[in-house]
Amino acid sequence: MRKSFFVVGFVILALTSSALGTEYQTVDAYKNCIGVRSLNAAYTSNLMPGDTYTVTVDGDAKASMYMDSDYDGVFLYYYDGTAPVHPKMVVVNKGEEHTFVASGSDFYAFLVDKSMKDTADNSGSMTVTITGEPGFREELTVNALFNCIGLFEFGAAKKYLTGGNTYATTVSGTAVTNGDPTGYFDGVCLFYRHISRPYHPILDVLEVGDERLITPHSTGWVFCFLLDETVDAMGNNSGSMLLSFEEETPVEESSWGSVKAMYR
Ligand SMILES: [Ca+2]
Repeated sequence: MRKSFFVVGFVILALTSSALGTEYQTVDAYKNCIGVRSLNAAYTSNLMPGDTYTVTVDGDAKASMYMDSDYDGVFLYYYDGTAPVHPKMVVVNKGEEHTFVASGSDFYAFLVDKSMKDTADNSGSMTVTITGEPGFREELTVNALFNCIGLFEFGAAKKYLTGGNTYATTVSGTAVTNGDPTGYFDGVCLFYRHISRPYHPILDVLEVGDERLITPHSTGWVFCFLLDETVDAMGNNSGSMLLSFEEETPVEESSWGSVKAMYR
């Protein structure tokens, strides 16, 4: 019995000292924005505003020489049909189809890595195929070395979380590009690695109203950023987005489960 009291006391102490919390990261529309054309994204300016296009992705791009370091997909940036200057940030993975109505002629596809020095060991490439009516077809090659943007040097916010902890991640706020209210960003781009896949790059766009469970790998970094066409075009950006990383509670529940088990 004495041992049981000791265990209960220890669990309560542990719960008290590891109070769950929420971490935040501001993503500024100017300071944390990356110019995709300036930084060598693969690029076409052949889209016709008002036309519908479908994008698919295939390839063998890798983020390092290690096992399981292949990219699942690519980031895309374009203006969609809702408004002429409304920026759209999307990840399309291999095997998926992404359909949209263009409102501008420019379209960008690229990969990311932590920094420019981390792109040096990348290899392979992705092929982004854009098809549309009538008979439009264009292929962009996204080279894992030359069309990969080093996030650290080019303004992405780097958030550190506790590796292995799970965070319910959401985003709010208003950030605008092109100096126009219809140029608002729908969400924030994320790049990180999962605790169970330490070399596997995860590309994601988290939109307002969505939630992701993020369990970062041991070093805990999560890069957070917005996109614009060029560095020069960012002078009229304004506002910011706020990411919220709310720590989940599975440790607490399992601890109480083991406490109850002693009294069964
Ligand atoms: Ca790399």
